[in-house]
This record gives sequence, structure tokens and C-alpha cells, in this order.
Amino acid sequence: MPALEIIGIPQSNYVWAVRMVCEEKGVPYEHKPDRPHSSPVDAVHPFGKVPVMRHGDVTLCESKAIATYIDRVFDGPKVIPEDPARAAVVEQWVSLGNTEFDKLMIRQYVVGYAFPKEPGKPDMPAIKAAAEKMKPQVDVLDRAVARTGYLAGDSFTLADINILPMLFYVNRFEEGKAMLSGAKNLSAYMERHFARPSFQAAKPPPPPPKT
Ligand SMILES: N[C@@H](CCC(=O)N[C@@H](CS)C(=O)NCC(=O)O)C(=O)O
Repeated sequence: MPALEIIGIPQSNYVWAVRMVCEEKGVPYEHKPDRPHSSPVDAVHPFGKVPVMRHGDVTLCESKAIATYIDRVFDGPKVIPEDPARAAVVEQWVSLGNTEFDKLMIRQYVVGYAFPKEPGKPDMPAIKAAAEKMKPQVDVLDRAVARTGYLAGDSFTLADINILPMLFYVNRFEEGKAMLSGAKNLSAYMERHFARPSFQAAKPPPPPPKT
């Protein structure tokens, strides 16, 4: 079997998720921390985004496609169930994660703080507006995990893997942290799954101290 390469900066929530899939399944992989729009990434992703994957002749972009490929090709516990109905529920939550939660929570709220257009000057009105819109999203997630402690069905799946890095980042900023701590089911969910060995193994290093 050729070596499996996961390419992309570890800080990306999607690189984190794909690496978690490998860790959950016990799949050996080489992590190459290349930046978006670098040549190894541009060679695979038409828009230069991370993660990308190489496995022998197979090259892939898009975290969902990469995760599905790894789940099908390698042994280890399934992160997408075999049963079509259960698999569809997992896909539904991954899709909601990528089209709704990531768009608001990461691209608007977290990126607003972490990468302000004007360095050192986050656009606070835009960040506060994003935070306000996050409230119903947090409620949706809080209700979704209430029954089983998982997002889809009654086991740990790609649906959880996809959302956990997003929640980790939201929890790092004031409004997000307050909102999440008020969502009791979701807080318990985060505490439990943030402790998973796969989450910890793929966790990015902390940012360097400000000089
Ligand atoms: N839908 C893609 C999203 C990937 C994505 O947005 N990656 C971000 C980092 S988390 C990126 O590369 N951004 C650079 C850019 O948008 O130019 C996936 O699931 O892999």
C-alpha cells in the first residue's frame, strides 16, 4: 500500500477533521503542513484550499471526499456507517456543517477575530453580528446532541469529527464561549469529545506568543 499523505496547515478545521479520521481508524499517514495556495496544494485543489490528499495515483481535495475515501479504503472502525439510512444522516450533518456552521462560525466569526482585514483591528460590528446569528445554530446543535451525545445516530462518526474542530475554535472567543457554555448538552458533548485521543493527536500547536 502506498503512503497516505494529508497536506494542509494543521490549524485548518478541515485538515484537523481529516487527520482525526486517520487517527480514529488507526491509519498511518504523513502530514505535510503546506499552506493554502502553495504549489503542493494548487497541484490538487482547483481553488488552492486545504486539505488535499495523495495516496499513490489517487489525489483528492475536499475534506468530505478525502474522509470517505480513507474510510472505504482502510481498515479500522467506520466513521461513515455501512447502513444507507445511517450513512445518509451522517452526510446530512457533514453537509450542514460545511454549508451552514462553517460558513458562519468559522469564515465570519472566527476568521473575523483571527485574521482581521486590518491587522490588529478586528471589525467588531461584523463579529458581533455574526455572533448574534450563531445563536440559533448553537441551539440546533444543542438539541441534536441531546438524546445520544452524538450528532448522528448513537455512535461517533464523521458528523462529529467535522463539527468538533469548528466548536473548538468558536469556544476560543468571548461571545462564542459564553454561548456554548449556556448550551448544556453541547458543552457536555464538547468536553467529552475534546478528550478523545484522535482529537488531541490532530490538534494544531498553539499559536506562537505575541512579541
Ligand atoms: N469545502 C472544503 C473547504 C476547505 C477550506 O475552506 N479550507 C480553508 C482552510 S480551513 C482554506 O484552504 N482556505 C483558503 C482559501 O479559501 O483561500 C473542504 O471541506 O475541504
